[in-house]
Amino acid sequence: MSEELTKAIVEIKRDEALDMVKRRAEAGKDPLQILEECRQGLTLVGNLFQTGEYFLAELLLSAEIMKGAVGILDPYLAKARPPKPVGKVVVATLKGDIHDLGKNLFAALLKAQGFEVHDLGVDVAPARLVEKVKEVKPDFVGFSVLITSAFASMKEASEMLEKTGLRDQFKLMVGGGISNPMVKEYIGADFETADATEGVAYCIKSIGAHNG
Ligand code: B12
Repeated sequence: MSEELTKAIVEIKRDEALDMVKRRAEAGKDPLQILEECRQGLTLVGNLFQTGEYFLAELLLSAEIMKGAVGILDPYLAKARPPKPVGKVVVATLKGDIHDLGKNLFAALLKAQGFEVHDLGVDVAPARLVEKVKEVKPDFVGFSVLITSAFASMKEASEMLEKTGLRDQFKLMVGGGISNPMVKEYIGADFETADATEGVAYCIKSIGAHNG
């Protein structure tokens, strides 16, 4: 485990961090391990923001580094993927919430395990989510939530899915910094976690398609 990359992200050294990601991936390092080091950097930046040591600018810059790293790693993650998708997942951050770092990380980890991921982005209207579910017919739908004001739109989406008769065709997951068992109950989800790895493990277990 190298702390160099995590440190470069915490110090917001964008070019240095992305260069390290690229060099490590080219040298054959496990892309999931590289992603994990980036995640640790991001979490530390979040903590520094919480304690007032960092400002908005640092947060946004660290988010950009993370996005760049996922972009560099994507082809390497793809190589490890099985040729046929093991399952389909729709992910979204719903209306009222614009946080996406955790969702993007969850999506990257799912892709690395062979899932076909449809990421609707942030501030997604419930009706748009329902349309996408109709179109894609996913095995899983994952809501990412970081802000309490998005609870209502998640509930609305869940109720719309129920009304349109789609709800029993997939498992609904909720995750993100402020997710908890009460949120799961409130929106009628099947699974809840604040850990992307647990979410991926749940998908693999549910679909019975772990490829070792
Ligand atoms: C970064 C950040 C921002 C960035 C977001 C950048 C981006 N592109 O996402 C910016 C600066 C834009 C921002 C804006 C705001 N923010 Co903000 N933000 C944060 C902060 C510091 C870190 C969040 C984060 O990215 N963590 C790192 C990621 C990797 O962690 P994560 O999201 O939890 O994801 C992990 C898991 O939860 C999981 N996961 C995530 N999603 C999913 C989904 C599924 C299905 C699964 C299985 C797993 C999973 O995967 C990840 C890895 O394990 C948090 C505080 C905190 N420490 O959480 C506040 C925080 C979330 N923000 C907050 C607020 C209030 C705001 C603003 C309203 C501020 C303002 N006054 O303008 C605006 C939001 C506007 C809006 N409508 O959304 C509050 C929310 C409070 C609340 N309870 O509602 C928090 C908690 C800060 C606080 N303590 O007050 N924010």
